[in-house]
Amino acid sequence: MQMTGKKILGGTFVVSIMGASLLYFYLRSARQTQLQAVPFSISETRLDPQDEARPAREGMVWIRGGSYARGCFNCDLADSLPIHRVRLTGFWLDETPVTNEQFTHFVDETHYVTIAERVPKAEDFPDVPKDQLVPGSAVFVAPDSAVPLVNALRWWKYQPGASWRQPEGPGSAIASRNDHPAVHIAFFDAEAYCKHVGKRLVTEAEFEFAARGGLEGKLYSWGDDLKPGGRWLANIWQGHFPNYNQVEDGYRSTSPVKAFPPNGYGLYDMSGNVWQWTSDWYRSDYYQTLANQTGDIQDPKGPTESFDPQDPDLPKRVQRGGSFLCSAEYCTRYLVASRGKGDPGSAGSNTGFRCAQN
Ligand SMILES: [Ca+2]
Repeated sequence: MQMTGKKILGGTFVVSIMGASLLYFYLRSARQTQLQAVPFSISETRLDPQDEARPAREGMVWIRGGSYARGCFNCDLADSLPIHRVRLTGFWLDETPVTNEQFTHFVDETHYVTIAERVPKAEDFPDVPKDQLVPGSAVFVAPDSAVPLVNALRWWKYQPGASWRQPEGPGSAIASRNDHPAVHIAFFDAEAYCKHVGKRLVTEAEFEFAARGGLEGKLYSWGDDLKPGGRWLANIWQGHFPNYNQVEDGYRSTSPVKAFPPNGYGLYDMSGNVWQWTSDWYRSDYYQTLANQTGDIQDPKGPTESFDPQDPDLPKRVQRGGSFLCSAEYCTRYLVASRGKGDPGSAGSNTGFRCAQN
């Protein structure tokens, strides 16, 4: 997500990609990175001919194995470069993010308590007064007027009582949002859900391959035009972030998971709506470590440990897709190759997930 609940609670705001850091990160990236020359010709995504469609599984899409060029074409996001070629074994992927209805079934069956619903441990927050150690999560609250995009605390607040059940805190509910993605889902919550239903979290390489929907070298999961024919194809932010949301796409916050058209593989919300956890650790230089390998990189599962130079003391997992808070002037993580990152033990009002299966 952008700002993690833990960070707000602990009062130790450190840049974290979906939040205040984004503009900074983007500008810094733009300074430091030259547009990457693609070391090979861009072609269609190559699907393995022997990997045929499978019998249907409810709510999932079979993603045929194949290879693709991973990385950010015609953009300058440093951690999404250099472009390199990846080969993947076929896999199943949920056609949408996990919805409130699906998460309700999971909790009914397991009585699982999400991290946002648990009392934070005093040892994890030694500087926080005990009376402030209450369950909650990070909620986006639009400021009344324009603010500098350098301090995410101007639009993120730690909201006691906020969780997937009541995304804006006490008084809010999901009754009218059964088909919206479950939010305030930490990595560990997502992992527990996927395991319970016999699935697993998607790898970062799988997410991008699937998000591209068979299109190679494109900026978005539907092509190179952000708004083809004047139509928004993802739930993102229009207007001046974070104080003025024009809601041109119809949604101020989350949207039903099938509100926007699917991509070429029949997958919904691979861009926008909510950030989605992947199983990979985040390293800003991970793609650079792959740059000198010859041939396709087979089924990469990410680095063995995390390192984010903007936040070196906090291990992070990769998130993908961007959210309803991403705009052209802020975040831009709906770009199909762009990478997000988050503290696996924390979440926010725009953090969700989907599962994969072998
Ligand atoms: Ca929107």
